[in-house]
Amino acid sequence: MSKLTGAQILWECLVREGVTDIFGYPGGAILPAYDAMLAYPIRHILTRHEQGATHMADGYARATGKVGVAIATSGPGATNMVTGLATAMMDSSPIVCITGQVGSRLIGSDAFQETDITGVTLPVTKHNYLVTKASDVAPAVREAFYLAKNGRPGPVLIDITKDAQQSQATFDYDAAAPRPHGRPGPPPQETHFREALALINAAERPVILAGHGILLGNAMGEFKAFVERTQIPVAMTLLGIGCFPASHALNLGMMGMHGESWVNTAIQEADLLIALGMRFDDRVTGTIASYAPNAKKIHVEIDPAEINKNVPVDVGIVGDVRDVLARLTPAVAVGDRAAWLRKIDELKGSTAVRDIKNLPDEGHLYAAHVINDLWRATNGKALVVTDVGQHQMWEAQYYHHDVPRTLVTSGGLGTMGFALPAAIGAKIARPNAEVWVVVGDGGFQMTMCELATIVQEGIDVNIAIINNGYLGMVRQWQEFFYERRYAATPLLSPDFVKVAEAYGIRGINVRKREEVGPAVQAARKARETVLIDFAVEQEDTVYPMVPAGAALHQMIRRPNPIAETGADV
Ligand SMILES: Cc1ncc(C[n+]2csc(CCOP(=O)(O)OP(=O)(O)O)c2C)c(N)n1
Repeated sequence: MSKLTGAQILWECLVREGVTDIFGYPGGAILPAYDAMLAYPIRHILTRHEQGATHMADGYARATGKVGVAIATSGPGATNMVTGLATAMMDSSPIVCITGQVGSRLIGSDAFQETDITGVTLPVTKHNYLVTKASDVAPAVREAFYLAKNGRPGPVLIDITKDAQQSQATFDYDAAAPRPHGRPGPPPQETHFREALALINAAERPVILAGHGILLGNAMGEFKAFVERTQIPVAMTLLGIGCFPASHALNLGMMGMHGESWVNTAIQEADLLIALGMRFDDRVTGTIASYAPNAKKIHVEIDPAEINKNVPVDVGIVGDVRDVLARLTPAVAVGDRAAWLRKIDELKGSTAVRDIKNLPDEGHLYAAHVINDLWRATNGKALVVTDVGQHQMWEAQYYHHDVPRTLVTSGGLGTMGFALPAAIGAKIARPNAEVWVVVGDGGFQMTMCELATIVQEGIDVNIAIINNGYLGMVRQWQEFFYERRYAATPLLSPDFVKVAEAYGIRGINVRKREEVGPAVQAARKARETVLIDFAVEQEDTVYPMVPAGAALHQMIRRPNPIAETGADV
């Protein structure tokens, strides 16, 4: 058995886990690991901020389903990772973050750049480790990868002291295999399946709530088979988008705070909800007391803690959504929901938000137009990475994703600054994909330092800044709920085109509608990153909107004559 340093063992294990790319930023406490890295077939992407490294690892994971890896030094390097860990935790994204720690004898002495990062990150990681001996490196790394990707995926942090990286230990990869974890859960019970089947077969107005778990569990095929056999219409969560083609006749669209009105109304009028790999987040339920009052509820979830957490259900099935669907589909009756589908069609009427003709079109440049044009230009096939805010909701409404894993966005934590670095990670993971960043002028300024990473690493992602001169989503809340008192939301920005040019990136200004198409085409043709600054309407609003604390069907609708014919203003 060979003796290796802890640093070498780290890379030996990462390479065996199939890691080829790692996002990071060096510093004293992690230098032994960086020095050892040079001998291994690993591409290191030097970021400009450790937060960027974590979002890149996260984008990498979301674009592929593989574990993304980030690395940083102790103290400020590690604390800069906290937002990325929390983002990955809330959206169940499998990443492994490695941090250096001060020497084990210095722990607790307030040594230079010492932070108790396992303490800090305990609530925002699925699991974390403080490794103080070289012999503990391999078991920690192997178990971290196992935990990150198995069960409900999530982020794991491994903090390794400097002396553990420098000292030697026997490297025995096989002996470091993770032990079977926890108690194997009870297999989903026969009675639960029977109850679920009875509810589905009897339902006249069922709706499926399709969540991120379908993508995480690679259950797209099983899901489509289930939907087509039962003929049950599908409402998607934001993170579920892409798990079922937007163009499919049974796809209603997005539910929740900025979901289509008929989707929310259908949920409220349903007699059965079948929730698959979703967690009844408050943004999708509105107030729980009035949520789907007449519906029985079936919840299929890999994480038992989610069942009955927010919404009490009639049947909870704990299990991998793919296995559960594979078992349900052959047993369920072939459905005929024509009457219900007709009813939903009537609800839709002529007010569909996603129907671009329902937008005001007096020649002004609206964000929704930009996104709809981008959808057309890319044939709906681009991998779009959005930031957080109004543009994120418009993207979800107007870019119709037919392909799984083509929308990467921070849902649970809603992390501004996510998009640019996550897109870099997604592009590294899928070099042949056409990647677009759709980002607000606020969020872009949070992580735009990563433009330098793009240039240094020769990365080709296109950037669409939806520039409305405001922290738009917050301004929208102020417009509706604070009588338009715009406290701290008007936003000064630099000339983004000049910023791009300062980094050596081509920038294009778009001020008019007719300039959108040519700019998008120019960006698509270029074999390198192009940044487009779209100066859109400043006080535009995302409709519909369920105010926080309201029932799901109590939506604020676009105040125009067409939309006001909707039943549920
Ligand atoms: C890190 C972080 N800070 C604050 C917020 C609160 N927040 C949510 S949306 C938003 C405004 C985003 O503005 P911008 O990036 O310009 O996008 P827009 O809404 O205008 O499309 C803010 C401040 C957040 N989500 N994340």
